[in-house]
Amino acid sequence: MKIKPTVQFPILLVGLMLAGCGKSPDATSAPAAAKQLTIGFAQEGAENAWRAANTASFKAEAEKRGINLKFSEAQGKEENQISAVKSFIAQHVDAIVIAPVVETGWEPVLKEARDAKIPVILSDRSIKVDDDTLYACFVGSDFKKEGQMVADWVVKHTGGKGRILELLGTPGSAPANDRHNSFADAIKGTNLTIIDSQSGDFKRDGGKVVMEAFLKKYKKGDFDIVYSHNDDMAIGAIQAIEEAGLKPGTDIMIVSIDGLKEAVQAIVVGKINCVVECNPLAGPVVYDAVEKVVAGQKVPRLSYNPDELFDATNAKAAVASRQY
Ligand code: GZL
Repeated sequence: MKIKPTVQFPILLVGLMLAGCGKSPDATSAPAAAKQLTIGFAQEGAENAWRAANTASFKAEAEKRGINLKFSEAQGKEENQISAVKSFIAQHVDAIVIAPVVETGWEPVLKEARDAKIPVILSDRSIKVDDDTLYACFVGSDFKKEGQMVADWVVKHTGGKGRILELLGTPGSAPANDRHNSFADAIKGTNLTIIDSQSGDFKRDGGKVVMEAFLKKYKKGDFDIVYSHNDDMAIGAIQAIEEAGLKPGTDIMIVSIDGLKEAVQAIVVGKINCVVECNPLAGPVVYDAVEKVVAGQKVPRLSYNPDELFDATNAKAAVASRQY
């Protein structure tokens, strides 16, 4: 088909433009695209709503930033996490992120990562190692502060008197250790006493089963407060308390940590008395740290996310905007 001359010029101009010949002389060439980051993320597990929100944050942010995310979920088993880290090393990823299920046992595999010159960033939970070169930095919440914030609230709202049943998180994990120790330290010198502690492993059904056992062992009047290391166990405990014909939040003070929307809503309806936030939406801040570490920039050894406290004075106003 012969195209009429009056039409040919515009087509030629468009052709030149598309070929890049139409660029103005001062146009700078597009900067070379930054190399795509490949990150191995050894996630601790999929135990509850908090962890689901945490994983979703990492996956969504990786998508948004064009990060090649190799994701592994360890079902709460350290040996699975260690295997995942070894696999990431073998794949020569640019960086490894770990949310360590427990605090100890990490030296050997972290030495392998260091020998392979792959930086490790700890997210969410920290670890106990003597050698500072085994990981670049920690980004997460300050569990010691969370335990203290809850304890301070309990002291204030009980006059420093009461018998406490404690729902512990995963044995050996940083949040369980720190939330227990800081809470216990903060009630020293008061008439508040932890009369029993059992682990519900941060799981909703775990909280319910432990609370059912507590309710068999202790009658109403034998205890006053339930301190749960996370909201999922607190919500499970509430189910057990109601099935026993008691009123959570009224007959028994319920205090917890995480800041799930469901838990803040439970404050609004009077079933939980206080929740300290532990924000799981950490994908952006962790990837910021990874990008800096990979680029050879200095990053703080410890970066803590700010955590808010919710109770009857602010829960109603806050619940609608809770994102997890
Ligand atoms: C805290 C995180 C804990 C949450 C639990 O940062 O490690 O693990 O408090 C979760 O809900 O299981």
